[in-house]
Amino acid sequence: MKTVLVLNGPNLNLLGTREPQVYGSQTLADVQALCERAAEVHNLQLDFRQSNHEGELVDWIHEAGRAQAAGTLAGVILNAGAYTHTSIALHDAIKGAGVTLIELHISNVHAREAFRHRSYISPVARAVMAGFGVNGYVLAIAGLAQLAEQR
Ligand code: CA2
Repeated sequence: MKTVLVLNGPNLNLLGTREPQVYGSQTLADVQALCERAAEVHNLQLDFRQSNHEGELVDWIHEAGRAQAAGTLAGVILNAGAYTHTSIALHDAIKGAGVTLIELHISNVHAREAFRHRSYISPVARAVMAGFGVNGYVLAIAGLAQLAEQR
């Protein structure tokens, strides 16, 4: 059974505590439970992580590249939070690791402030998902499972 790695970036540990009109009222633990169920449906093992530290996210993407090359990982779903709009380090890590990665946003970043319209992740992502709320994680796992079957 392959693994799907779900990575969450800065401040996503605060999900469900503020801005429910933008991000909904479910917590990150609720999102993890949604992902557990979705992974099970698609016969995948879930590895679900969150970090507020850019370098730790970089390390995890490198680890994912090695795991995908070894045949144990289906790919990565990344909600890089605000690092989406700033991080050349994450861009380079994804490119260097050669990992199949879906960029995910809970909100529709293109309908928000202009500074959220730029993504350093999109050019190196296999697919992009935004605006489906936390259900986007479930949809992204389904999409990644389909991509992994095609490989
Ligand atoms: O829509 C998304 O998923 C974002 O990646 C979330 C990031 C934001 O910077 C991106 O532009 C879009 C913010 C994550 C922080 O979420 C919080 C949730 C509740 C309370 C405080 C922060």
